[in-house]
Amino acid sequence: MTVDGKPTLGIGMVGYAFMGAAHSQAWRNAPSFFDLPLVPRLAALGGRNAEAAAEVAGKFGWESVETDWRRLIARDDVGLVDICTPGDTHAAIAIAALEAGKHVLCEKPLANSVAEAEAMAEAAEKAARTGVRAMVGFTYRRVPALSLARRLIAEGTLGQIRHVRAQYLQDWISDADTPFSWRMDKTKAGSGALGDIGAHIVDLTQFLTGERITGVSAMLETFVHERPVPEAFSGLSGTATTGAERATVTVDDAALFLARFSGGAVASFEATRMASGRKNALRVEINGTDGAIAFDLENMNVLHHYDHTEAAEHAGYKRILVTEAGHPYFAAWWPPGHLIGYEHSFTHQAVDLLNALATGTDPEPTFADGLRVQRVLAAVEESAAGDSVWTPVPQ
Ligand code: SOE
Repeated sequence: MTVDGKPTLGIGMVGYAFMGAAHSQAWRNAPSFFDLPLVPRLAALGGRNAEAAAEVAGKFGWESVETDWRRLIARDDVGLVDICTPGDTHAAIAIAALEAGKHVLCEKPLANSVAEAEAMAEAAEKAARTGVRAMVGFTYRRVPALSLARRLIAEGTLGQIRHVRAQYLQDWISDADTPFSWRMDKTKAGSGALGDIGAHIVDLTQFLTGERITGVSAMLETFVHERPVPEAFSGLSGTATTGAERATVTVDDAALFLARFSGGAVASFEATRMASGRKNALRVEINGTDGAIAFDLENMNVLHHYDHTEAAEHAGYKRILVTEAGHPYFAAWWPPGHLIGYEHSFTHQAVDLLNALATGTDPEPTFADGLRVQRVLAAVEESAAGDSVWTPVPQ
């Protein structure tokens, strides 16, 4: 099938909540704003509840619905499987899709355990030998200001990196009566703030510096141990049954750790969903011998850069509004100064993936990158369980 003379790629997306909505708009918008070698077709939406899935499919423009992900993978018109489900199902769906010769985009964190992530990375490596590709959805790499930061660091602008400071602060579960959800259930989510948002800053800092985290010393904390179960809640697995009034929280509310990077930098990380007043503050500051960068997702079109090689008398942090045509991704959007938002990084993710598929290259972040993050998350949990003992990350 072709559209405007270009080949199409049928997408089958499993899951349709927060991430499903973000991915749907990305698949729809990508060909409208970017000149793509492959045009995505929203072929099938997968969800167990046929009625609810059909409603969402209509809203977001999916052509059909499948209630079993195995049937979705088996469809001839699906060439790429997009996994937007909780972590406990990532490994089974991704491995089955890759074995069936379908490309895969999988939401982060890659899996709920290192063992699952290893199996997924192995399946991806095997599939790549036959031209089938896999990518994990660490979308913040594709915020233009952060892509620019990566460019500056890779060009050596900051010199030798000494400090990495990363935080991901939200407050949506600060209240003890915020209802229980799958994100508080270890069997579904793998971990709490650590995997949900901490995974982003682990991937992002490794991406920005081009270095790896080699060891950690960590603390995890759960402040609220039980939460009310919402009436219509049906997503529990093991920790409570539907109809129960309260469910036990089995994940961390906050994760803090110190780390070392392979190039010698020292680092601090903080991920919490209880930082009252902070809504989605992913902040990174990196200091090197020749300068620094600072970024806050709550002001996502701006990158701060400090040039330490300038004369002290007029040196100072410079505010770069990352909206110029020469900035990453921006030429496809608006005139300078016309800001973009959270959802655009998902469109950039779809664009980069489609370009990689068309040129037969491995899209990044790869499943191997996802596995590297998973190993850091596991080391954090191990360290925290052992009174913050220094824990090396297997490389
Ligand atoms: C998706 O990338 C995601 O990590 C969500 O799962 C988090 O809950 C969100 O707050 C940040 O983005």
